[in-house]
Amino acid sequence: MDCLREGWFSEFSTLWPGQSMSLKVEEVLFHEKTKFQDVLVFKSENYGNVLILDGVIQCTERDEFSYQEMISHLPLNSHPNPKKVLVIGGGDGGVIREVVKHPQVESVTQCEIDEKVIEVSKKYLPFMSSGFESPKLTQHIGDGFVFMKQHLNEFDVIITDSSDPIGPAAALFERPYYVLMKKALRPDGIVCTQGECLWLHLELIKTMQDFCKTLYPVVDYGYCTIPTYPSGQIGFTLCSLNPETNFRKPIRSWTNEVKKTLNLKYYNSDIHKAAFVLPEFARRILETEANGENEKSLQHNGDQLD
Ligand code: SPM
Repeated sequence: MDCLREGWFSEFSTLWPGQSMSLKVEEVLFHEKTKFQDVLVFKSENYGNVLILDGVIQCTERDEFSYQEMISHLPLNSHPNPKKVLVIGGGDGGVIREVVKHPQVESVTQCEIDEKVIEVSKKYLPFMSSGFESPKLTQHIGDGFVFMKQHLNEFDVIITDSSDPIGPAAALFERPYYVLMKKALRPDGIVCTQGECLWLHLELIKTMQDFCKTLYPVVDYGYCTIPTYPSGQIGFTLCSLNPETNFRKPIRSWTNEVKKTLNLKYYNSDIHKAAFVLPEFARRILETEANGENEKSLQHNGDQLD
């Protein structure tokens, strides 16, 4: 379906059938098909510049901070000493911008499959890509699976900032990927991944929580609100190798002064705690233990990596 029509962009996907977010377009700034996906950047009337991959909104300058701050600071403020961080995806740079703010973080490695996303973000999304200037950052262009297989037992925190489970990112929502991340973590390491929307993908979220629980002693789901993602909400799958981790209680909280110097616009300790309070329809499903039969079917291919 044509997503640009009569001066509007509309987001259609089988992942959110029968609904569509539309933004008024002032100017198309970039549009090209790469080896991996269709990359579009346009200037919108009310949301600043917008990055679209395969017809799906990845970020807008107006509301990106909500997602980027939460996918970064929820895991980092749940780890006592997050020195070495790996970011898979995140080509727009917003997650890197947040991760390098942490004084404890000594190095960040980014593994992004599509170099073009980094290139257009540098040009059209300068506030997001500002983190690319950090001396803490090493960038690698390639496949996250291949990269992690070559970097076992290395990272304190792994953040996966991916698009949705269709196309190049589909495998990032499956068990073998979580097995591999587990191997790439140091002892007591934490992972945080784009975890989809309660209103649209509760079944997928439940499946993911259940297989993650067979791999990691602590697993949780937190979320944030964001107007330009479908249904206005997106969540994060969080897993820890340390059985003492409690994602619902941040390990460190920043004073108002520090928050100002870190330029935080969404994240604070209260919203960290609140991110895990689920509406009843979701709590009922996600807090139900998987039964024995499910458990067995959750442990399948990829187990040789356990
Ligand atoms: N750094 C921002 C990249 C965004 N990554 C997540 C994009 C998700 C887009 N679709 C949301 C669908 C929610 N069900």
